[in-house]
Amino acid sequence: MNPTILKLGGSVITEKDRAETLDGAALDAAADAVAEAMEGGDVSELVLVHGGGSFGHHHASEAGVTTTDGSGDAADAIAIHGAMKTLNQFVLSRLHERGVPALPVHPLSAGARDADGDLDLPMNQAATMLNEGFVPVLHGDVIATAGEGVTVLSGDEIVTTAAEHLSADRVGLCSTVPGVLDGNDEVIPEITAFEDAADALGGSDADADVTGGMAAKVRQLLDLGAPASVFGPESIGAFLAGEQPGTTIRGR
Ligand code: IP8
Repeated sequence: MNPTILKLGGSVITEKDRAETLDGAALDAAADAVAEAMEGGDVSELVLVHGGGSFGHHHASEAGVTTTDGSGDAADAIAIHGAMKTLNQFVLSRLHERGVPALPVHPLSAGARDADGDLDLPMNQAATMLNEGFVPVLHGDVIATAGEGVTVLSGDEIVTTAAEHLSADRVGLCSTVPGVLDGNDEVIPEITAFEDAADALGGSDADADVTGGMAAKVRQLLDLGAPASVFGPESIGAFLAGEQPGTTIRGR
């Protein structure tokens, strides 16, 4: 059995509009679902990734740092990375309180981007942790980038990299919406090509939306070797139990 990868969106576990504010109830509920799934044997190898929410994004926008526009100022890098480590510590403690053997992996200390923007994020720590029975918890971060200082590394990019390197069986993205929504706000059950959702996502395949939003997520997930599900917080347990809540994205 290969690992399952679950991303907890930053806007799920934090209050997005108030700087560095946790949504403790939402994080508790997510940690409960993870602990139950591990205890019940629904999932044996799990990699968790979380986004930035009001921790990373607040500091990144103050410093003007994006996934492509960097900063050469160490203070900017530390402000963003420090906030993400604080959020990561909250996630780890809530998991530890429930007996989940979670360990942090901080991307800033592990990888880099080259001048073409290509990411090199080794997964040997995560793979070894999994073999030893731990749950690696990675997070959106800043990352050293050739010619830019540091740039933002999003949790979504970590998910796709981890899914490839670790040959993940399944990928789940928990977001604040119950799936990819069509024009009537109904969940689209399955997407096998970008055209299936292009109208709802408001763009053609040629759109240059690479920094965020659902269109970028769908495009990246269509490229994965593993099926991916996009669902809301109420469906974390169902996803870990092997169900396909929300929208299933299966590109190949
Ligand atoms: O919330 C971004 O991760 P995301 C993390 O997954 C930072 O886009 C540092 C802003």
